[in-house]
Amino acid sequence: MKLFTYATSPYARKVRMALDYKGVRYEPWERCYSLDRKEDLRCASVRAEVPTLVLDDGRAISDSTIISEYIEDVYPEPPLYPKDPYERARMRLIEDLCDRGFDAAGFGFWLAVLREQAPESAAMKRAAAQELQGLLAVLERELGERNFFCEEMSLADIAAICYVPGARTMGVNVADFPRLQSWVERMLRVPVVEADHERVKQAMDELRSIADELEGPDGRVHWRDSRLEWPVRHGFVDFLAREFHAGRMMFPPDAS
Ligand SMILES: N[C@@H](CCC(=O)N[C@@H](CS)C(=O)NCC(=O)O)C(=O)O
Repeated sequence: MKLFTYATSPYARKVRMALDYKGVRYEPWERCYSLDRKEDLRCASVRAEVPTLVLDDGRAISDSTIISEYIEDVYPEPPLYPKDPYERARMRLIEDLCDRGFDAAGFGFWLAVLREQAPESAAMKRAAAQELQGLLAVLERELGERNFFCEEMSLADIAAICYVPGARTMGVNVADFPRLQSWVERMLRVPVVEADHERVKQAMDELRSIADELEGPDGRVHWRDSRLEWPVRHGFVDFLAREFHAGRMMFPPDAS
């Protein structure tokens, strides 16, 4: 199997950790995102996004949640989904909170850093930090006294570890979340999480600027679903309109 991936993409990281945890072998195809419209990825994925998993017979599956479900079905051991239906649903809700809530707020924050000259920049950073504080409070409650979000380590832990450690760099007071802090330490001792952490660290060390991470070669930024909701919900509509009219927004291609 081959996996279109990218070291700092939380979605690609989630899938890679799940495959590694289950001991599934795959060949990682690192694709630089933002404007990566390379034909091979475009052919495999309607939305041209990472992660995309290409099976040995050429069939492809996109979207981190859908790929994770496929992996669990085909490689059930060790499980990453709880057996109990309610716990399974709760686990998926936590994964969704990470994929949509954390991703969008983090995206808003780093976009405000990238567009430092924009009049909304400071307010966007504040709004993102405040929202992240709230999201972390939800996770702290979900964790409760457990070692992991569910009885055993699950996809919820793998999804959350892609976001929780980064909150510190976005002005969030992580001391407010002592259980999450211990959980991060525990997670970083899990070998597949440790390996992911190393890959991210190496990719970050190679970054020259935030533009390198967020923008494609023509200065456009990848927007979609929850990332668009975020600035609208917080009233940064003028910011969004300026980005659009300046041609700085890139969307997944139309299906064909
Ligand atoms: N819902 C998708 C989101 C995937 C996604 O947004 N991937 C980004 C990287 S984080 C991407 O491939 N962007 C395409 C581009 O920037 O060209 C999932 O869960 O996999």
